[in-house]
Amino acid sequence: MATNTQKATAAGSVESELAAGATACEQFSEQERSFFVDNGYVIQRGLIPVDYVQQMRRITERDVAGHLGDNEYEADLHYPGAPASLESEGGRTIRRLRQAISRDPIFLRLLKEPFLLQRLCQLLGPHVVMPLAHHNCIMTKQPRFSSDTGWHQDTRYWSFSTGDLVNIWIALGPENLHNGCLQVLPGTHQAAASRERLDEALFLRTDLPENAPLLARATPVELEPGDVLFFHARCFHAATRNFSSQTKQSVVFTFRSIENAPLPGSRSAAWPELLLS
Ligand SMILES: O=C(O)CCC(=O)C(=O)O
Repeated sequence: MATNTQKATAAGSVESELAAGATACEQFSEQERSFFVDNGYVIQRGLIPVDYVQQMRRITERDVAGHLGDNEYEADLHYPGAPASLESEGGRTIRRLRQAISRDPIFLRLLKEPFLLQRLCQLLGPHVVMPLAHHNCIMTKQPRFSSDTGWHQDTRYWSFSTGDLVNIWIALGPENLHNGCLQVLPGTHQAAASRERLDEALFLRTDLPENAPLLARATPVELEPGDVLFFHARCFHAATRNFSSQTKQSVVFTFRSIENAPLPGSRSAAWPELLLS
């Protein structure tokens, strides 16, 4: 996360942007920014214009229908509820359209919009980098075959100098407890969970009494199309399968400050990255 010096620089750059014509709606308010700092997430309602949402939905529907591009299937995950194998019924249900950025120029155009980039600068400092190795996807949760994602920190399999990355989760449709919206454990971005509290796959163990107070904090993130959840990649989150009859679609990217480089030789360093600001 931004050091005090970086925050001062980011604040400085925010001020100069405001002077150069950026408007308050391109920024987090101070209250929103401190909510993120304390809780590890903040929701911005209706941030994405309808045209963008509609176009991203069309791309999602096209690529799901044609199984286009690099995809992850429900059966690849082996999560509770997922079909047992690619060959079993529903095995080739798409869970993630990977490499969203390469699917259409609209994604990069959207990420460069001041209403997103200015906010990321407020959280990460003036130079925001987007790793293409992680997230960079359209997540779909389909009605007939979907699965439960346990409580986890995204950073568990990522390798950067620090775990201070910020994710954005853009709802392309309604997200609620019925269709498997994300749930978060507020404040859990502040400390790394000790290894004994996690299972072999590094999900938070729900059977341990010492994890009960953390799990009691579970907060559903219900979203409408165009809403954006900004969340710290160390904030524990989870989601159930989709119990509705409609596919849920969300666009997800992660960002880091320029100082927080991927560790050489790691999976996080295996893909190019984009310098956005
Ligand atoms: O929609 C879900 O099941 C959660 C996905 C998720 O948390 C992740 O891929 O990191």
